[in-house]
Amino acid sequence: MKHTSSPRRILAAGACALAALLLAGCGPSSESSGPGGQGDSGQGKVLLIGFAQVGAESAWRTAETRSIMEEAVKRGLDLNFADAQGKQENQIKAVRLFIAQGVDAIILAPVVETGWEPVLQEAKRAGIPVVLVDRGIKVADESLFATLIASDFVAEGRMAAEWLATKTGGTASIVELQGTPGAAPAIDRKKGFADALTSGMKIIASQSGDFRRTGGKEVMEALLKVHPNLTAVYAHNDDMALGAIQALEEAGKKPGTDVLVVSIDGVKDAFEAMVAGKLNGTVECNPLLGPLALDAVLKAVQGETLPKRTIVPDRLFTMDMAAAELPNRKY
Ligand code: GYE
Repeated sequence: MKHTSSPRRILAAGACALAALLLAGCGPSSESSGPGGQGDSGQGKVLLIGFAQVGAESAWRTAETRSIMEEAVKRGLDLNFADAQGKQENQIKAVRLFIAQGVDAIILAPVVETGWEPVLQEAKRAGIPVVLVDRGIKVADESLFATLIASDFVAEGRMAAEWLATKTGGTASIVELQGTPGAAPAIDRKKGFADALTSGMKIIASQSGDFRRTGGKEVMEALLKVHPNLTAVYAHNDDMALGAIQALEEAGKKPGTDVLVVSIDGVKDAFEAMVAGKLNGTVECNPLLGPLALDAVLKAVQGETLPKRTIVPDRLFTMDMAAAELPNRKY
């Protein structure tokens, strides 16, 4: 976990360059923007938010980080940022640090679903609301978090499988590249995809590439040796799909033609791969959660009761749609 202090809005590390960019001439001065300013607690104090992020493992993740940082600066909030480098123990340490710092609210993108009760009970005892973004958690007591703002990952997996079934006429030998073990999107995207398979669609291998491009490439290279006759790849995110595409090409295959490739996220590089004919489809999973997350934070700090879940709608983009859509992409 990396933390640093900086004199202004964003106290960040791991995303220093990003934070510096955001700070350069961004937003109002560090004083409250006067009574009633959005970042103002109402008593003239600038709200301080702690943001415990998973890491920087994918283009999607860095887009999410940027969205939340930009929104905090825009609203005149102070934000302490912690990059957990993919480790839950680092996220838990970050949340404990935020509690010690007396933040007004915490934004948490939980790396995995379980193991959160103790630290969230500490936040609750400290009277600090926790807004979950992007990934859910499994807790018996849902009062431990104010709300979850996320996509429906099961639906995303189902959309990918339904498209593949239509494209292949319901017959495929599929290699699945899973996300981070224990993470809600990995668990749910696997479930959603499996639930929608037809009898002729077989998952012949399934392994984690940890949502990383390097992970997707390495796993694809290894599985190609065992399953050279695969006909499709389903990746839980675009970064792993792009790594797998590289491995397929290096093995002399034509991704997008010989081997169909479908993934999830909808990052710009995925649209470019579709325009190049190498990726067949991606289910958009919007990472630009800053506005929704900060709306929820401000309501939670005011003591408002929030809906437990806000589901962000998703849609599938296919190769034939990519060229027209590419100029519109925001991440
Ligand atoms: O699909 C992936 C990121 O939690 C939905 O995590 C997110 C996932 C996303 O690393 O690119």
